[in-house]
Parts: sequence; structure tokens; C-alpha cells
Amino acid sequence: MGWRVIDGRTEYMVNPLGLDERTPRFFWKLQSNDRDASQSAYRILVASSPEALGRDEGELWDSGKVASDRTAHVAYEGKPLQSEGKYYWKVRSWNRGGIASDWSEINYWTMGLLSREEWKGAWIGRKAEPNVELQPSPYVRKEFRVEGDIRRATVYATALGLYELRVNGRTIGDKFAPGFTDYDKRVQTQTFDVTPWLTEGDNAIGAVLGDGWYSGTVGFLGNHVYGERPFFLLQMNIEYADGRRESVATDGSWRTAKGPIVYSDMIKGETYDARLELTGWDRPGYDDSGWERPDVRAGYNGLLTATIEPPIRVTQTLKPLSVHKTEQGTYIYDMGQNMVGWTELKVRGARGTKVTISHAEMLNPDGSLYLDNLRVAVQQEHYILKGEGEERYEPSFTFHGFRYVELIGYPGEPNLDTIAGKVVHSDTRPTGSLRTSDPMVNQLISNIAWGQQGNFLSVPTDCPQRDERLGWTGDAQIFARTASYNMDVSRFFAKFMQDMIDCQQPSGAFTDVAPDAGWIRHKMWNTRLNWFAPDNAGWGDAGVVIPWTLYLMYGDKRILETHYEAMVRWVEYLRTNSTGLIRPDYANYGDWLSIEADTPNEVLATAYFAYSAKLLSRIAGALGKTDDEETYSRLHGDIADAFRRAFVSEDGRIHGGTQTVYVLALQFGLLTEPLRELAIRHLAEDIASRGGRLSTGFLGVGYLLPALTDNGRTDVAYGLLTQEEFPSWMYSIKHGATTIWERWDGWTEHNGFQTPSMNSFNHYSLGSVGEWMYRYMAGIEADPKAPGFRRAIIQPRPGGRIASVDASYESLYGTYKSSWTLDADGAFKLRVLIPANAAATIHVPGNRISIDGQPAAEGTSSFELGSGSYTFESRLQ
Ligand code: RAM
Repeated sequence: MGWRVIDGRTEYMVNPLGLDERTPRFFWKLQSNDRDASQSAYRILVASSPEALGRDEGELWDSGKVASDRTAHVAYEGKPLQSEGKYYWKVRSWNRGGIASDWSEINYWTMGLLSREEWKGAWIGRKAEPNVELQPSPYVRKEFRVEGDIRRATVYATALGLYELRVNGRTIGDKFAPGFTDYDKRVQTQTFDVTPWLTEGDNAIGAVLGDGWYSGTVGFLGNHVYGERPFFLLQMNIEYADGRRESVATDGSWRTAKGPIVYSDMIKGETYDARLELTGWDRPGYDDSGWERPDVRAGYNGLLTATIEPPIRVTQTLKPLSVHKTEQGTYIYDMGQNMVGWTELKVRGARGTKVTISHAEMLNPDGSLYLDNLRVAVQQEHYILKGEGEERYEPSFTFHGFRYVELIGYPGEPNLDTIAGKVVHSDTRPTGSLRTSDPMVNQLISNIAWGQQGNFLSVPTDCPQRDERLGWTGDAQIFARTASYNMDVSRFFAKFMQDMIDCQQPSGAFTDVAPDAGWIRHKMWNTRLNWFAPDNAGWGDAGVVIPWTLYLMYGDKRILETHYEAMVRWVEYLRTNSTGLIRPDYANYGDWLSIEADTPNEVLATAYFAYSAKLLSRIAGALGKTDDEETYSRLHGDIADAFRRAFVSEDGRIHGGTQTVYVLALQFGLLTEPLRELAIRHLAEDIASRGGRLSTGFLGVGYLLPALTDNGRTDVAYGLLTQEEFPSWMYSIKHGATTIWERWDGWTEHNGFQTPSMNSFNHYSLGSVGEWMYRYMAGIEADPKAPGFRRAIIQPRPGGRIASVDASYESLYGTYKSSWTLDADGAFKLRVLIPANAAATIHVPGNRISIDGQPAAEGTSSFELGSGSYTFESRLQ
């Protein structure tokens, strides 16, 4: 009994504002206490007021009763949506017994400004100060009057650079808006409902601008990559109750000034002089007669598109674990966790006192901060006191990767309350949880999640501390599946895919980094850093792997449709730039940061070419393009033939002989059945010959444990997972790691720190083993035949020293759970939860299987089940 609609979403979001998608998609979940509960029909109503919906009138769209089990990606099919429209919707669902739910709660969304002509404002900024390398952050402001009752006031805003919006003294919105895009092509716009914050009479609106990725330092590419200084664009549309409409938009009548932020740069840190604060500047009545007229920019040729990415927010505040005074009189704090964000400081002292806050991931052997791996990045804030009692400070437009914080020049004796760590990232909701009986494995799971949240900041960055922090596509593709178990990355990766498309080359090549930050434009790949290229194997392939991952995990067909042509162009590019379907040995990072095992580039690149072709064939199939499905499936087969001819000998040895060549050949379908058997033997032998240790780099590591498990060597997979000797995941954990390191040998007992020129301690790529833990160890797998977890495959693989696993994944249909225990005597117990309107194929290991206490039919080990919770027991010995 009980049949309820919950969690209504529009374009994956709860009540989003400012969409520019003209056929937004609806999502809802169902709740039922019954087993095997599923939807037989739904009806959606869309109206322009909640009152109309209250009368069950969907004047814009009444879907009628649609016989369907769909509860995700149901596209709007009503009357055309208008710019700035606010739309309300509700849905009701019928179960298979024909029982109707109540109507859902009313949800809404708004549309943004749908055409360029509707943007009335001008781009405003502040003239650069001569001969100043790092410019002060401009403040911009405007006062306006409100006369009468307001029905709705909406701000549409964006910046070339970053902005923090203020309305009547209040900060509105999130951090680092509008996010990182290729500003030569597009900038994302944000929409805010400011109705509650306006008052009758005088009001003030303003913003603080930051350089961000637009004009500040980007990675190692220097500053001014896209422009010289930031510009701001805003339009506030006010609708009065009596029907009047007014707009306040950025133009030459605004005022600008510099303030306390002497500079704030993502890579170079911030200096803040509290003596220069502009108290009251964001409230009405402030005297801005000394402020300057803004510099008005002629225009902007890129696109203004509604934000796709989730907002960047402070999601947690960490208290330090310890503090101690150094011989130099500074104070070093340990936050207990390598984190990304910044430090909030509390301080009292004389006006003009300067306190420096310095950040590092590790300590040197002498206890000082290890800063060598930052390259030219400066993870420091300098705060100059105004001397007015307790002062609180946090920076505006910079962030750091750190576990240790040093206070230099602090007046008085700081304590554990003096600082707090603000954890900042793209706010992708957690969707997965995983606990095992093994504390070290649990630490690994935690390290992967921290690596993900710290590095998912507008784009999936490679690292948060040195002068890099770029959207490396290879890292993103290898980690995408792990990421999508941990957190809801549907929109985060949809945005990143847009970034990849924006810098796809005319040739069809997908770049190594997206947004490419002028990299290709400035031809950095054949001048300064001559081994970079636009099309590296395993990097460019992200252009196919990521949409496919979004399809598997979220059932998102639209992303496949939207980018289909681009994916075809990539695969055709690879075909054109290969000889006899063998990709050349050129411009590859290889199996990046593998350990004493160099995979030949041509083997790696040909394997990935085959993989892209294979995924493209599946994508074509999902879209009903049967000719293409056939074409690319044949291409995959032909590449596999060429691969075997060129690289595989009769005894199953693959050129290069690394673990990665075997793993990729196995997982990408490049071997015949007899060769598979030989290959797995060679792979296992190589692992054994290294003392049960791995040697894979970024490209091989994600497939290593899956390849072993798929080919009957789950024992070896578990051995690698819990291996504690170098190189291994547990080696870093044994030595205190709280995040995944960039390199297996980032620090070792024998050699200390690796080269400081590239040694990040917060880098998610080698954490792609998370995928195996969800899909194989816990056994929660998406069924590609009913993607988006409409159906799951639950197939736990117990093994190794793990006695229990407790896993859950919150899919678009609701929460799946797989929890198992394995006793020393071989008794295995599995509990599974399947959400309403979903189903699963459950594979139970062992024999003498029972389900809910009843013996299963002899020989039956797999079960097709609908929603509900089930308990299985079996014996593994
Ligand atoms: C370094 C980083 C990054 C990787 C490139 C190839 O900059 O390790 O993660 O993708 O190299």
C-alpha cells in the first residue's frame, strides 16, 4: 500500500531558475511499501500559476494520462515557453494495480532571458591601474527606487571574470560564478530571485569582481588568458503588482571603486587591507561621490547561456586538530584532512598589523610547510588589520589545496578556534555510500571522495594546489564512473561536455584540457611545451566516454543526441589519422605516471581508438541509428583485428608486456576467446612477478581490477586492493594520506618527496578504483538495457580480507542497497533494496541459496526482482 510521488525535479534540479532549455525534462520518484511496485501511467500538468494547478488545470500542458513506466527525462510538450516565464507543475502516477497516487507537491521553474536582445545592460568594469601586475578587485554599485508592491524581482547576471552579487547589504548567490568556460565562446548566466530582499523606497545593488579564469592566472598559462580585466553584466527586472515593469541594468550610470581586496587571484592568493573597507557600499544611502564612472566595454561576441554546472559552495567547515608554535614564532595547524577551499581567520590587533596565512598539503621532514610542489602558485593570504576589535576574514576569489596552515605574524596567541577550514567545491549532491569491514579500505573510499569534491570545481581539475588546476580530459574520463557513484554529477559533466565541444578542433580532435584556456590557440603544444597535442589517446576519448557514462548512470539520451555529431567527428578523426587502423606513436602521455612499466604509445592509442569506436556503436544503437551502430561495431572489429596482427603474438603476449596493455585489450574487446585466457594469465603473472603489485598509470588503473574480476581473478583484484607495499593505494594510506596522490611514488620511505615539478597530493585519477568497489565489490551495476538504473544488476563479489560491505546508491529512481557479510565459515548473507518502479537482476554467489529464508530452486543463482527488500543466504565453501 501507499503510492506516493516524491522529489520532483526539473532538468535534474529542484525548482531551478533561469533555464534556457525550451523543452525541459521532468523527473520524479515513487514511494511504495509494496514489493514489485511499478508505474503504469502518469499525468503531468503545467500551468502559469499554482492556483490553476490547484484547480487541476494545466493550461500550458496537460499530458493526459500516459501509459508509461517513465519517471525520468519526461520532456515538456506544452505551449511554447516564454522568456522569464515562471511555470508550475505537478504529476500523479498510477501503479500497476491502477491505483492513483495523490498529486505531487507543486514544483516550479523559471525561464531566463531567451534572446540576446533582451539583455539590456552593458558590460562594466574598472580601468586597470598602470604598472600593477595583480589588480585590485573592482566594486560596482547602483542605487534605485522601488515604488509600489513587487510581484517579482529577478536578477540575471554574469561576468567575464568572477562576481559576488550584493543586494541591500546581503550576499546573493554562490562562489566563483559564472564558472569556467571558454570565454571566447560562451559565458554562463545566473538567475536570482531577489523579491524578498527589495524594500519600498531606496535600494542598492552591486557586485565585487574578481579576475578568476578570465583575466587572472589560469594554470601554468599565466594571466590574461581571455581578457585583461573583469567585466560585469546585470539586469534586474522588477514586476510590480499593478503590472508595471522596470529594469535596472549595468550601464555608465553605475559607479566603481577599488576597495580592500588589493588583489585576489586563484593561483596567486589574496591580499586584503581591511583599512580600505568601503563600509556600507552595498546599502542605499552610501556616499559614492568619490567613486569613478565605470569603463563600459563595447560588447561580447560569445554566447550567453544559462548555467549548466551546479553552483560552487562552501559545503563544510573543518576545525583544526592541532596547533603548535614553531621556532620562528609562527603557528602551524593540522586540519587533519587534505582539503580544498580556504581558511577563515579570527584576529584582534593593532591597525596595520599584517597576518599571513600560508597553506600546504604536506610538511617537510623538519616540520615546516612543504611548498615546493606549488611551482609558481602562492597559497597565501595577507590580511592587514583595521584594528577595530575582533576581525573575521576569508578570501574572495582564490582557493587552495592544503592540510596544513601556517599563521605568520599573528598578534597574540592563536588557538584552535582562531581558524576554520572552509571546504569549497561544485555542490554535487552525494549519491553513494560505501563501508566495509576494513578500516584501510574505508580510508581509501574517503580519500577518493575527498579527492573528487576538492577537484570538482566548475570543471574536473587535476589538482587544487599548484599552478595547474585544469580540466584534464583524460583524468575526467577515467574517473567519471567513480564520480557518478559518489555524487550526482549529471549536470557537472553535462557542462564539462559542453566545454569539450567548445574546444573541439576543426579536425574533430578533442583536446587534452577543457576549457583549453587558449592552449591550442596559442599553439603551446608545439612551442613552449612541445609534447602537448590536441588529441592524446585516453584524453580526447573523454568526448565519447563521458556522454556514454551519463547515459548509463542517468539514462540521459539527450546528451547523446546533442553531441552525437561531435563524437562521430572524433572517431573519424582517429580513423583518418591512423595507418591501417593503427594509431601512430605520437604525442601521447602514454599510460601517465605508470610505475616502471612503459606502455608503447601506439598500443595504447590503438586500444583507445577501438574503445571509442565501440562506445560510439553503442551510442548509435541507443539512438536508434542502426546503420551507424553497425558501421562502428564493424570498425571496432577491424581495429581489434589490426591490433592483434600488429601487437599480439600467438602465445597471447602483447607488445609492451605491461599490465596496462593486457587490461585494455581485455576490457576493450580486442582479443579472441583463446587469447583472452592467455592474456589474463600473462597479466596475473606480471602482477605476481612484482610481488602482487600493480604498475598501471592513469589509463590502465581504472580497468585493472574490473579486468581481473571479469576474467575469474577476483582474488588477484582483492590482493591489489589491499596490498600495503609500494606501489599501492594502501601504501599512501599507511603513510597518512587523506586524499589520492597524483603519483604512486609522490612520497616514499626511500626517496622522500618525488620531483616538486609535478607532485600533487590531491589528484583523483588513481582513485578510479572506486568504480570497481561499487560495481564489483558491492556489485551495484547499471543495466545498459534499461539505463539510468531503471534496472540494475546486483552482483556482489566477496573476496580478499573483506568480511562485510554495506553500499548504497541513490539513483534517479531511488536508493539501491547491496550489503553483504561473509563469515569465516563461508556463510554469505546479502541484503538488497530495489527502489519503486525499478528492478534488478540479482546474482548470488555460492550454493545452497535461499531467498527470504526459502530455498531457491536447485541450480538457480540469479533472480529477476522488482522493488522491495530481499535477503539472500548462501554458502561459499
Ligand atoms: C599532469 C597531470 C594531469 C595529467 C597531465 C597529462 O599535468 O598529472 O592530471 O592529465 O599531466
